[in-house]
Amino acid sequence: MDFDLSSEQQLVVETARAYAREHLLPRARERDEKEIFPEEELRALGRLGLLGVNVPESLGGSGAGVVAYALALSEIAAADASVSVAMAVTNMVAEVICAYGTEAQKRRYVPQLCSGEAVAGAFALSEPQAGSDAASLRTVAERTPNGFRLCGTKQWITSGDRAGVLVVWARTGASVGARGISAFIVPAGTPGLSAGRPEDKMGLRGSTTVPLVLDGCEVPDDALLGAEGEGFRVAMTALDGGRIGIGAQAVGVATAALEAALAYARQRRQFGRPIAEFQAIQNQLADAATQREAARLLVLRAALRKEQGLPFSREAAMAKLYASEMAGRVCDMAIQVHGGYGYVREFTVERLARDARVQRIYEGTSEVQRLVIARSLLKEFEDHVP
Ligand code: COS
Repeated sequence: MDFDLSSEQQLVVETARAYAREHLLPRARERDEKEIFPEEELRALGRLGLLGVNVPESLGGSGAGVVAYALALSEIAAADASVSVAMAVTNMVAEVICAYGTEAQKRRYVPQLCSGEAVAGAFALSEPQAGSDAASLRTVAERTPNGFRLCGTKQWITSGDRAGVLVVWARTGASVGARGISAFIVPAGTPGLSAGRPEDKMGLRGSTTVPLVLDGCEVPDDALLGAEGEGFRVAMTALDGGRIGIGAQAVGVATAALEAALAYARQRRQFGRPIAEFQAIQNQLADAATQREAARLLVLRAALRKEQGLPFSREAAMAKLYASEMAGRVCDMAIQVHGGYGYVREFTVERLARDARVQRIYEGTSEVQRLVIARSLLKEFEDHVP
């Protein structure tokens, strides 16, 4: 694996780091406390080219690839994970339209996602009864003379009430399970589409997570994204890429927690010296740094494979699984190093720990990642055994 970043990749990462430190970090706590959606910040990310990092320049993206995307997302997440989740989903929606859209769909929707004009993208797959078992979704898309009428309810939709462009999955065929699911591009404001009350979440309180109601929401024929009945595959390939994003987000949050713990350990004195001089503290810092580095490498490997056009589903699942579990451990360590101060809102590690928790749940739970990895291992074994 080549670790030398090109000047273009470096520019993207440095741009993200500078914006994160100068503009996101100072108000991250306020956004968390007051549940302020980062609309202006997302528009700024768009202007900086960070909402379509892996999207071709011809469609308004930065064309800088998946490695640059993952590194940039980690930088944003280290400052404010709430902003990074909206950034991740917007990049994912722009990419899925690039991958499966017609020329007209790409030209209509991708530039407004990349520029920030659409504020955010939303990915509406999950439903109240269809989470890990995504193929059991019940939203239906009935044929009309000019298109489709969507009816159903979506759940846990990041930025669902703020996004200018949504991709919505619904059943177009009679068959059950993964077959007969199709994807649709639904612009915000389409009659029949409405968002419910935002969830009162434990973390990521600066991002919104809402249910969506599709009540006879009519879309034209050309809203169909990809072939009819192929929607499940569209969702799964998008989620493979999305998992690299969440892995990168976890690395960013863990990096912030580790840095906070290092700073605190150097400054906090007990028994007549800084607690950083005690091996009990050093061991925790060393383990956290090692695991953070391992996660970073897994994320970069998955990103590089995607960038090179190689299969990366298993690698993305491994990266997301390991990085999200690692972030939980590292945030917990950072609280422990802070002692009682780590348990109060005044110190950043409290927010980081809350923000990290959902990384083991969304974009596929840890249990789903293990299922994806194990199925891939077993298939490979089967293919190689005569
Ligand atoms: N890439 C391309 N195609 C894929 C794929 C992938 N990563 N994963 C599955 N598919 C295809 C399969 O090849 C299969 O197609 P065929 O029937 O043509 O062979 C079809 O999709 C069904 O696959 P499978 O049988 O594996 O589906 P399952 O119902 O068993 O579901 C899991 C698989 C559990 C992995 C899937 O439902 C999942 O990812 N769930 C979590 C959903 C999630 O992450 N939600 C978060 C949403 S965003 S908050």
